[in-house]
Amino acid sequence: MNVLLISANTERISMVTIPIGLGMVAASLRQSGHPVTFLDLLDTTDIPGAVRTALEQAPPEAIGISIRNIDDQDAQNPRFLLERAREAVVACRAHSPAPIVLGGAGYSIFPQAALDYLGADYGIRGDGETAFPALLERLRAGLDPRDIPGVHLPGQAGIGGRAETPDPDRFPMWDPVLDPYLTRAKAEEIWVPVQTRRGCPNDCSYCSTALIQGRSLRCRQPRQVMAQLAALARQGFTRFWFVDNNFNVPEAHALELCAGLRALPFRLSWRAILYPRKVSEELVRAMAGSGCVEASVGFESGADPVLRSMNKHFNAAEARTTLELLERHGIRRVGFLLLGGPGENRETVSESIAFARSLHLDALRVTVGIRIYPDTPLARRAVADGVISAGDDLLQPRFYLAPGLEPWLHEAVAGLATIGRR
Ligand code: B12
Repeated sequence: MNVLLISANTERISMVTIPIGLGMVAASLRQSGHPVTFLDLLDTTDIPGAVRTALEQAPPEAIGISIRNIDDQDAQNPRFLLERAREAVVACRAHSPAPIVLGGAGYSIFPQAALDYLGADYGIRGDGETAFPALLERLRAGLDPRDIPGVHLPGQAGIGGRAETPDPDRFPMWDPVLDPYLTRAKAEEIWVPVQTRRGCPNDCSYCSTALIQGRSLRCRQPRQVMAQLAALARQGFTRFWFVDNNFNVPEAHALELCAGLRALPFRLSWRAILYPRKVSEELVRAMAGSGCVEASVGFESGADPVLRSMNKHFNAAEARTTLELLERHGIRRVGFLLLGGPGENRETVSESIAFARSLHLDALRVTVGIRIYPDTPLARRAVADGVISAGDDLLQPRFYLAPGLEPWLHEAVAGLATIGRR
């Protein structure tokens, strides 16, 4: 079937992100024999016009739309980001009879609510590489697709599950539909995203990752990752962002990646996210020696009781050790504080602020109020505390902020996000 793939992300918050997930879906569709065309809405001001042109140029038999962001997670001034995606769906409906299939990280958190809000025909929660071609086969044969894991239909809450690609290494990590980004990456400050693993075994009380990728870790072969990086480096791209939830989990995989990066005949610069638990000096040295220039460390709090209530498997002392190791090896450190969750009070906030200051980070990002995602311990706590009602689908952003902290908390953190050397 001819498939039109649309990347519906129109945001540049913090940086331009290349839609590598949709690229992986494009590559898997090609492998299954489905020709693909691609429309990126990032720079589009006239969404209906762009969609119409794409549909006329290559009339598709199915349309896939990638939904990355739902909102900007800003409790003070939240922006809901699905209206433009909805414009795209409406334009698809107006100019094509093809079925519309949703997918992507944001979609996967809200498989039913986003499907209903956007008015599409199907959604695939989780990995797209095997589930999307499987859905297309059913549609072509006129068969019911509901038993395909991860496939959701409108108005059918509670069924559908999540799709997992058993062996991501079977599929390319990059597809030529993304090549135009490489031209931009040279000219703009774009860090090319690379994914080396899926899933996160941690179970932070507020996090949505399990809804998107599940808890079991699925690592790519470092050999395949290096082949992809080398291919991109040959085209002149040397800045990479490892988009893994935690680059250092498991550490053995991270060490193999660092060894591979070091052995490449190119000098690459890269950034990654670290979980500050049991980070060894051997790993930090290997990271620095293979081109890591920056690590994002979401220690979130400097107060151990708050860390425990977030279900973090590290304490403040362990976070400090990780950050000191990074500093010793010359890796830029971006720290994150997430304030206002259950159990937070003025003392714990002050402790966290003092902790963050004492680290002399290169940059600090402070978030006040925690975005509530469905099916998380935080959502259950928010229902118990009367912050949200049990039936709230949470698609429209809702936040948890421990009572009694406002407006003091905002004053307490004012100016804090600018501490550091940048
Ligand atoms: C790394 C990351 C970042 C990095 C990106 C770096 C870079 N160079 O790309 C940084 C830190 C910059 C960032 C910024 C932001 N991020 Co962010 N980010 C992530 C993270 C951890 C990974 C995203 C990723 O690259 N995945 C790898 C690719 C391969 O996977 P994928 O895109 O999901 O694709 C797979 C499936 O979804 C599916 N699929 C994808 N498209 C389609 C389409 C169809 C039709 C189908 C069937 C399937 C399908 O198949 C793919 C392959 O299996 C996710 C959380 C997560 N675990 O997913 C959050 C996440 C996407 N981010 C999120 C948010 C909110 C943001 C920000 C708005 C935060 C902010 N206020 O700054 C910005 C927005 C940036 C922007 N311009 O769009 C939220 C989105 C949910 C929401 N509330 O909106 C997430 C889900 C995290 C969360 N809190 O839950 N982010």
